[in-house]
Amino acid sequence: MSPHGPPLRMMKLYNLESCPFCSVIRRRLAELGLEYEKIDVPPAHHLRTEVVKASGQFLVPVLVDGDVVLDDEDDIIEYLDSKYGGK
Ligand SMILES: N[C@@H](CCC(=O)N[C@@H](CS)C(=O)NCC(=O)O)C(=O)O
Repeated sequence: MSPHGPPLRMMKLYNLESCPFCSVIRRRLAELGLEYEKIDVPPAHHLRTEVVKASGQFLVPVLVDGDVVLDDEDDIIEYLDSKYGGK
């Protein structure tokens, strides 16, 4: 962490450990060496109020990077690769 504290705009990943799509995203974030805040959501849809608030739907993974909100695994991978130096 910088001496000035955490970055103002840390990426957020709404995540479910058992979700295979989320696992792909976690792996890619690690491969790219990116720091992010992992928000573990409840398995039950109707309890995922934070996900709905962030993205307007309840599926995970959801990646929030500043103004960018993505709720599809393929879109997230493509975004991370193009913005953060993947292949
Ligand atoms: N199209 C989405 C699919 C995501 C998806 O189906 N996620 C599952 C978890 S693996 C989910 O949240 N399903 C609702 C549920 O079963 O609670 C993606 O590729 O990211």
